[in-house]
Amino acid sequence: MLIEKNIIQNFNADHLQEHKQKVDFVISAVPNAEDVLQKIIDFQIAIPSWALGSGGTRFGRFSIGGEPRNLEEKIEDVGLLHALNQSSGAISLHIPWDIPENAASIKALAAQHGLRFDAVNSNTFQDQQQQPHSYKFGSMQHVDKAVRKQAIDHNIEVIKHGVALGSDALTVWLADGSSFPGQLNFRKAFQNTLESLQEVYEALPDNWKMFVEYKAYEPNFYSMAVGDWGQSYLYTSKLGAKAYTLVDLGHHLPNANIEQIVSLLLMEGKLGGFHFNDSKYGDDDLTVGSINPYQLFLIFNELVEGMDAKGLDHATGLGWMIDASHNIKDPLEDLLQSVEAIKIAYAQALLVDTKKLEMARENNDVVKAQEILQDAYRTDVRPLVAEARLRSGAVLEPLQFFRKLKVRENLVKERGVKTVATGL
Ligand SMILES: [Mn+2]
Repeated sequence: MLIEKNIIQNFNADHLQEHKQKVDFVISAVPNAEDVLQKIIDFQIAIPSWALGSGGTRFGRFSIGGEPRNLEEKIEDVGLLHALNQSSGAISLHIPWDIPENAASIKALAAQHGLRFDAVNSNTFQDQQQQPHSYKFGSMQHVDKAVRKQAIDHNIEVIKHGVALGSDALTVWLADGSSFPGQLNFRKAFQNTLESLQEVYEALPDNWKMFVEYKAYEPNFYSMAVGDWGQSYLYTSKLGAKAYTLVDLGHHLPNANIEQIVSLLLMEGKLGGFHFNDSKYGDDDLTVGSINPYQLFLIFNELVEGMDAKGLDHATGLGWMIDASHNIKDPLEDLLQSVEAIKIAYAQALLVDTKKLEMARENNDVVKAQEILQDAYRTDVRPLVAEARLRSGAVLEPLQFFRKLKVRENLVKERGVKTVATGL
């Protein structure tokens, strides 16, 4: 569904007066407001191709209707999000769910919507039809060399698809592991996984990065081949300079101090990518910022401080992506909420007075340090984020606009009620 620019302009005009009052107040209180605004404008978050349909659990899945039926329609949906917020300017493809049959035309379609291709994602956690070997007992860790080779070849094929689309990173998430004590020799499983990753690494183009994502448990429940950031760091250190650890917020054990993990990985130059979601219990894949927005802010505070310390560009230094599942919400509304939550946390982190914070730390002034952080966190930056949207030609209030235009109703009319997007 294409949104004409004048519809956005008219909508914004109706909301402009109210917005101006709010944003002028915030801007007057922020010393470096123009710099902050530009950074918010530049910050883009990739949308994965599997997040545009209804998600589900192993108990069931409830379709929303009007889901994209093919890759072209997925690109159109991300294009729609981007038109609304000018903050979702990239799409991350999952292979084999979204194999581009004609890379040139897919690339052109994405460009029409102002989108580029973010990291490509491989899949060795499911068996595909006509696949000779099963991944039931793992892929890159497998005791059988033939299975490992199949997984390696698949990843190299994913890189080729990415090259054709102009992507520059491969994300590897392995479901490999064991569900029962005694099932695996941990050292052999690690060595097999490392050797497999090395072969994929050898196939990476020079300007590419490889992201090794970790996860504490599920689908294996006793051990995982890449179970935590330490294990990912081991692999990426041994692989080389193009290999980085990827942090998915939902892939930790409860109460893990993710902000500290982020800080240390950045310090070592080994943080490469980020998957945003939120959770209360496990890998819940809920809307970003819906459960613990303060933790998200603390993570962004470390990201901003750590990237500045390394001289990394906030927008391009790391790979930013949403990795969530939308089981009961409209996926597009959920993604709008998630992008907004990310931008709010980012903007708040930009407001932290780092010099004063460092002074408080040097003086062991614990109270002051907390006050400085929470002063930024409790600032209502929503008008700043809206102003960034306004300046980049997006919609002041994307969710309101989405509902006013009856986008989902239109998509259902266009695509039908019983459409199912490929994915989990
Ligand atoms: Mn992920």
